[in-house]
Amino acid sequence: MTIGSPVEDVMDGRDAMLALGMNGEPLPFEHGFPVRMVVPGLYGFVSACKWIEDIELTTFDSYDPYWVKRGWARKAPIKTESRIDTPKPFARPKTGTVMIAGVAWAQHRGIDKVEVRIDDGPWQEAHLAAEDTRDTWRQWSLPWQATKGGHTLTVRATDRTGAVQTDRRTRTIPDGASGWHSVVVTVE
Ligand SMILES: Nc1nc2c(c(=O)[nH]1)N[C@H]1C(S)=C(S)[C@@H](COP(=O)(O)O)O[C@H]1N2
Ligand SMILES: [Mo]
Repeated sequence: MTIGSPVEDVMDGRDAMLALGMNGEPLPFEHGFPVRMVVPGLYGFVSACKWIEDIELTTFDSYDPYWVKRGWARKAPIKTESRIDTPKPFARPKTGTVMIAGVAWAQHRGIDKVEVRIDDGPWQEAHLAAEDTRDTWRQWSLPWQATKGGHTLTVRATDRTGAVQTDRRTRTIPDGASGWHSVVVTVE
């Protein structure tokens, strides 16, 4: 396994690390014992090499790491994304106040806004929980006065650069999935 990370991201002062331990203990083998990389803001396949034996300083032009040879992107910053964790897909909540909630992330940019849409209604701004750092997931919630029948709940996030999460759906290959997360529920 070889994984390539942009030097400018790793060295720009963010909490990029070579991790030797986790939760006060040596790294568990499945997470990369004896040492692995962790870089906030980059997907694992371009940053999180486990079981490291050596590190080489080279260029993207002169070397293709494992996943690049298989059609994945050379560079893959984490996309601005959000998801609905509750209610669950196909849940059957009762009419009245239903709390819609989930997480949003845009590592190393930070989340500034999360909006939720019921069916084709207007976007409503959700409440954001306190931000730990701009590299951590941000919880959000929105109380909804649920009315009887089937409804589609959709979420989108805006990061601190002002970029709104794209509605363009892509698969994980080549550089991470995108699109808006929706959940269909039936209110009884
Ligand atoms: N040596 C090695 N490191 C690797 C991988 C791998 O296959 N081999 N997979 C990467 C990917 S794609 C991810 S998402 C993370 C997952 O590991 P974690 O669950 O411990 O974070 O490891 C990364 N590091
Ligand atoms: Mo991954």
